[in-house]
Order: sequence, then structure tokens, then C-alpha cells
Amino acid sequence: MKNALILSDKLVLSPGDIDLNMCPIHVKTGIETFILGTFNPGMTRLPNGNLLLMVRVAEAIKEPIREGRFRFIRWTPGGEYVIEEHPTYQLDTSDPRKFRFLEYEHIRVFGLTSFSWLLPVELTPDGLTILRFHYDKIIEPEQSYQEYGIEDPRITKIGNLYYMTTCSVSSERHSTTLYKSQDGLSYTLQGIIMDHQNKDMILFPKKINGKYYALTRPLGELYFTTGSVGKALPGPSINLSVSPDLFHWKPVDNIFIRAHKDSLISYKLGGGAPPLLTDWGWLCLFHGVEKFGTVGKYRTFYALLDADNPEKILALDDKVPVLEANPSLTKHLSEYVYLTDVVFTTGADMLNDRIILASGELDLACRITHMDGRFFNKSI
Ligand code: MAN
Repeated sequence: MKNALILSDKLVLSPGDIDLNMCPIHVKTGIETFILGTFNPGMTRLPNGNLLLMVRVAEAIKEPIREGRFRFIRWTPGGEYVIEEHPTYQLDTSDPRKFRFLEYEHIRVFGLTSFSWLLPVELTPDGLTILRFHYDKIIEPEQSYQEYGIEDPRITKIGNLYYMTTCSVSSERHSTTLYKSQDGLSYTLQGIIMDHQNKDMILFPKKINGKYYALTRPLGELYFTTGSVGKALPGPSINLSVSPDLFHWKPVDNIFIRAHKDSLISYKLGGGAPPLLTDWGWLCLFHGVEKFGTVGKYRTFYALLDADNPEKILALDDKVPVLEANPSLTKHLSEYVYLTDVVFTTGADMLNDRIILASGELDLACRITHMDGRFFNKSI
């Protein structure tokens, strides 16, 4: 890891900080739940100078298995949360985040072990101390395409407006939804803007050459071989899309960031934080996954893109991460840890020469890392 970069590093929020009596599933159903994780936060600077974390809160049933049946949560368009059940012998539960329904053989069908909704949490301008929890502004599902929750928000301020992309999960589809806000705190749902499986659609903070740009990461089940030439691997890639209005997106024709052999991103990759405009170009912090156990090792890497043409990659390091999971940060939470080796960066902001990164640590807690921004230049 690029250790010289890190100026400070701490967890600012973990499940114990959440008031269960304010959590929608527990409150509305009366069933016993617990907070599995508070992680992958979108981040933005509010008009008052404070930082806002839009935290993904994963609420889960305390006793998921009862009489040989696995119980999980589903939201219904009537606004109610209902508890579904399925015989455990028909499930593969080897991944702590999701379980697979074994009766389907021709497709992979999953359920989630927790249900995610979003909680705005206001922090001091340096992101190191919590000022208040905005429980009155929790974001819960509103549409049938959110029946299994809302995940991994990314907030981008464009002009005077705040836009948030999220991943909405349902049996209908796994889609990217857009929210809009005037003040950075209260968001209104604008609808689906991409309907293929994609957890990492992230907006650039300004129009470039008259067009809005976004990072996307469509996921498929089927890929073609890259052949014997070159080092790129088949599998998901980070792509760029352009739009005249943030609603209609056209993928650009050039391939963008791909997985490579002999790198730490050979298994999977996707966008991380919204790109930051620096003196050296767009700083694009993305995640890459190395195959390891059931989940893999998730780390944060960087690329620098040309300020006037983000399709042009000026520098990219997929071998030495900018950030990786730090077990010493979660040592005091060891009884709640259910994953290892996962850091998932979802927000970035600049304060003088510092870059403030917001990440989910182990799908459990929110981590704020201050980095020396001068380190990112194209000579690396
Ligand atoms: C996926 C996503 C993220 C999650 C990571 C690590 O990429 O579901 O939400 O943080 O896996 O579990």
C-alpha cells in the first residue's frame, strides 16, 4: 500500500452508534433486528461547510433461522416490510452477505441476509467527528424496484444541485436510481437511470465538453475470451457513459478500465468515489478485487484522467493500492466482524492539500482517511 499517503485513518461510525428504536424495519414490524453494518457511505460537503455521509445501514433479522426455515426481509409497494421464509436445505449460505436459491439451476438467484436503507449523518468539516444523525431524513424504498433495499450511494454536486446514484435491488431488476437534492440533506427519487446490473454508476461533478459523464460497471454472466494477445482479462470493466440530461446515457465506444493479469484487480473492479478534479486531472479512485476465499480482497486503486477528455487515462496503478482493509481499525469490533479484507471507497473530498476519503470497512463501519493529495501526480 502507498503508506506515505495516509495522514490519518479512523472509523467514524459503526453499528453500535445506531439507535435501533429509529430503524424502520424494527420500528414498523416490531420484530427483533440488529444492525449488521453501517458502511459504503456517499459523501458531500454541505452548504454550512460540514461533511455529510449518506450511510448504507444494513438491518437484519436477529434470529434468521427458525424451524429449518431462513427468514429474510422484503419491502412491498404498500409501504410495509414483510418477512419471507425459505427452507434452509434449499439455500447455499456460504456467503455471509447473500444466499443462493438452489432450486434454480439455469440462473443464479439470491436473497440478502440484511436489508439496506440510507441514513444521512453530518460530520465536522474534516470528517472526523459526528455532529448529528438525521433520522428524520432516512431514505427507505418507495418503488417496487427497491423491494430488497437501497445500496451504495454516491453523491456528486453538479452546479448548485446534489445528485445521488444508488443501487436499487429487487426481483424486477438490479438497477441504478437517481436522487436529487437542493440542500445535500433531503433527497427526492427521480427514477431508474440504468437498468442493467450495476452497483457502481458514479457521476462526474461537472459537464465536460457540454456532456455529463459517468462511470459505469455493467455486470454480466457471460464474457468472451480476450485471446492470447495482451494482458486484459475477460470480465467486468469500468466504462464511461455520456448524457445530455443525466437521464439518457450513451456508453462511449472506447474501452476504459479493465482487469489485468498480474494485477490486484484481476477478479473484479468497479468505480469508487466520484472523480475529483485536481491540478493533474481527474483523480478517479476505484475498487479492484483479487480472488481470495468466497468474497475476494477489495482494495482501492487510482487512475488520473485528462481534465478535458476523461476517456484519456494519464496514469493508472492497479498493483499498489491506495487503501486496503486495516484490521487494527476493526479490532475492537471483532465480535461483529463477518468479512475480512474488504475496503470499499465511496466518497472523496478535498480540504486544502488533503484528500478526505470515505469508505466502507469490511461492510461493517465507515472509515475516514486523510491522504496527502500532492502524492497523486502523473509521474507515479
Ligand atoms: C460488492 C458490493 C458492495 C460490497 C462489496 C464487498 O461489490 O455489494 O456493496 O461492499 O461487494 O462485500
